[in-house]
Amino acid sequence: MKAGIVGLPNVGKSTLFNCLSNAKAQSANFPFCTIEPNIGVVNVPDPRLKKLEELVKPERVLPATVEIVDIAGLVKGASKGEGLGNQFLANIRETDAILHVLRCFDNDNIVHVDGNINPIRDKETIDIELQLKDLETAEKKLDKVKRAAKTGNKEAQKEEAVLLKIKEGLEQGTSIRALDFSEDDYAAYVKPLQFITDKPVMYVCNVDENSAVSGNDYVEQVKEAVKNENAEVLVLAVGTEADINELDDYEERQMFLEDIGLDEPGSSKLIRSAYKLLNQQTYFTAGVKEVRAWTVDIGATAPQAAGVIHTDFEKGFIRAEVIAYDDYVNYGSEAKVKEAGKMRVEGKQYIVKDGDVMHFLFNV
Ligand SMILES: Nc1nc2c(ncn2[C@@H]2O[C@H](COP(=O)(O)OP(=O)(O)OP(=O)(O)O)[C@@H](O)[C@H]2O)c(=O)[nH]1
Ligand SMILES: [Mg+2]
Repeated sequence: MKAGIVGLPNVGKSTLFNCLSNAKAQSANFPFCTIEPNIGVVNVPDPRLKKLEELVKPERVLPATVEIVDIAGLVKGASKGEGLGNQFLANIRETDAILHVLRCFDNDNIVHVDGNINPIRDKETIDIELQLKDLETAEKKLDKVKRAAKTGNKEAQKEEAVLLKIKEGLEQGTSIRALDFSEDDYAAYVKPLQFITDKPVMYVCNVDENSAVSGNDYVEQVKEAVKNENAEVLVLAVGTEADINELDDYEERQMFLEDIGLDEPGSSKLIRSAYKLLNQQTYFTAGVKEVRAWTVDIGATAPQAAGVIHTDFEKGFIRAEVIAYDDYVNYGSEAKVKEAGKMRVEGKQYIVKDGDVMHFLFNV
């Protein structure tokens, strides 16, 4: 599962990527600096790991990770191939969620491809290109389905109706994620086409240093514009945070963050939000050798969670011993949790909860 950073050229996507990952992408003040997508595996900051480490004192601690992709900037006409648009759109299609970066800072030295700062217009420019690409996908499919529908094929007729609804929506500027489908229709006709505007989205407002805490007028405009989208809007002083991240010393970084009014990097919040946007959650294993955060889909069963560690664990799953994170911390150790009767034994049907500390029993 990976989240792609999307936006106009020169809005700070690569700077954000660098800020999030250790791999340094090329970032520079000219449009189209990025061409090949950069992929980074980013640790998911989780204070619960620190707490478990204090209690268990393991040899090592491994955080959960999430993949972030820095994609090249899109411009008007991208869906028609402008500015290598087709290649970039293909890169976006391969991701599972979109982090849409909007430039919300003034700075005459940083070129804006459309001349002035206007995040609402920028968002529309990008949305339109993504919608046009999806329209192309929908129309191609519609052409194929139409013939079968005409011959009276019931299945094809249902699919045709769904595709027409998508086509009309897109033509009116509505992204597919905002359209309603029945669960069955969605699974059969929408999901397989991997539409770009069906991917979950989050907006990242790139602001100046002074707006890192409470945003600015541009951010307010963005919030107003997306209020019906049910999408998160995150405020981040990308350039400033990137500078702070360059510092090696933790104390020093913390000091600069406090200077701009933050107690933790906005980028940490962004990573956690991206993780959620990808429908991911964390369970822990806690032993003296290793305390580790593992990633599972929200809604995963205990055997599926075991399968993240090893496929044999899933195949041979017998049961799981589960301690809620809060119980683990309140009682202070696995032994004390057991004593208090707070350790649960769960079977194959168990739906994993975020923060579960799990131990699997299995046959091989
Ligand atoms: N002042 C200021 N400058 C920024 C900020 N974020 C990025 N920049 C500058 O803007 C320029 C472009 O940033 P990039 O991160 O390369 O932009 P991009 O969106 O990846 O651009 P493309 O790869 O061309 O699509 C660089 O000179 C950055 O230093 C910011 O928050 N504030
Ligand atoms: Mg870039």
